[in-house]
Amino acid sequence: MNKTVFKSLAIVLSLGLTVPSLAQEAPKTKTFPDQPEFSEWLVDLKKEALAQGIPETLFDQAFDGISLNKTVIELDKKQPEFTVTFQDYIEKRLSNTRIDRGLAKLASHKDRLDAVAEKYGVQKRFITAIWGLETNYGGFTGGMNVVRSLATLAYDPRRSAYFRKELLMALQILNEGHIDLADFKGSWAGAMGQSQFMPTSFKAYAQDFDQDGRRDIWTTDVDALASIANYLKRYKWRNDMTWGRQVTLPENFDQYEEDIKQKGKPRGCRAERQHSDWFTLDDWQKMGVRRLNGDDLPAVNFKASLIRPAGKDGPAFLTYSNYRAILRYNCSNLYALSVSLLSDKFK
Ligand SMILES: [Ca+2]
Repeated sequence: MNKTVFKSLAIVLSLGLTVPSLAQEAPKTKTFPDQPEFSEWLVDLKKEALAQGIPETLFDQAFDGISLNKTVIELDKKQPEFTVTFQDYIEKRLSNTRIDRGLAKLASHKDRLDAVAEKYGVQKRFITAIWGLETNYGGFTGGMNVVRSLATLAYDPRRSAYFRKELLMALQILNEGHIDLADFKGSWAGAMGQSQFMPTSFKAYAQDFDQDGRRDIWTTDVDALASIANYLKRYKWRNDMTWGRQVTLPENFDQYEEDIKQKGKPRGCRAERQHSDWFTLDDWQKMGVRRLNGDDLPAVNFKASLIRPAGKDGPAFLTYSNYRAILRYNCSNLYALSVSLLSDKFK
């Protein structure tokens, strides 16, 4: 107790008033005042984890010395900045360094990528592009303790149900022995390994391609690559199809805008709703849409939706159903177009 508090207490006592509760006087140090103390919260979590079959020793090891991570909360609360233009964003994502490194990985991992591409039916340039954008080809997987990050976000009341489920799944992953506790690292939001899977995505999609009994997306490259490919495959990837392409619109394209709007809009995540509805390539061809070099659109029976991420005066892209699988990975057109355009650099 410091001297000031002592002094104020002394005054209160001398006036003959009831001593105020020290709890009221103590500065509020809790990050979330309505939550129980983190230690109490952990007791409750432990009960739930043990009921789900997590051994007590594993739980205690995983939470040994774990405290709330204030950095995680700060990063989570930080508003994303939207000041960057579409062109700047894409140029930054498709730096020469990233392209060169991807080409080098396509060469060094040729056998593994060929095997994965064949098994899952996903072209290796797309697997490589996602790998490159998620973690710089496994070079940066985030060095944060997954249990601590997820525990912090699960304790934070804003989306606690979602993160509690992810946290309990993370404990299952540890319990299944896919990765050692010391290597159980990820991003501040709990996305793990070279493919940046949340624990529930890991459970649903991660692969043990080298068949050593561990689905190791952290340190076994081929498991991470197979996991990315499997994710796309599960969202109906077709390897006879690319993602779409950048296109030119005719000068009189305005006359079709109303018809396009009338048809409706694709449902789905926010990024999907920014697209036009689906039309066949034949329909787009009739509206005067062409490839960037002026050639006709491909004569294939694909449906495509139009997206202009920088508005009407910016670049236009026709996207196929494969593009939707990329959006499942991360529902952002900037992300999906970065993956798509990077994959084109690997052709
Ligand atoms: Ca494995």
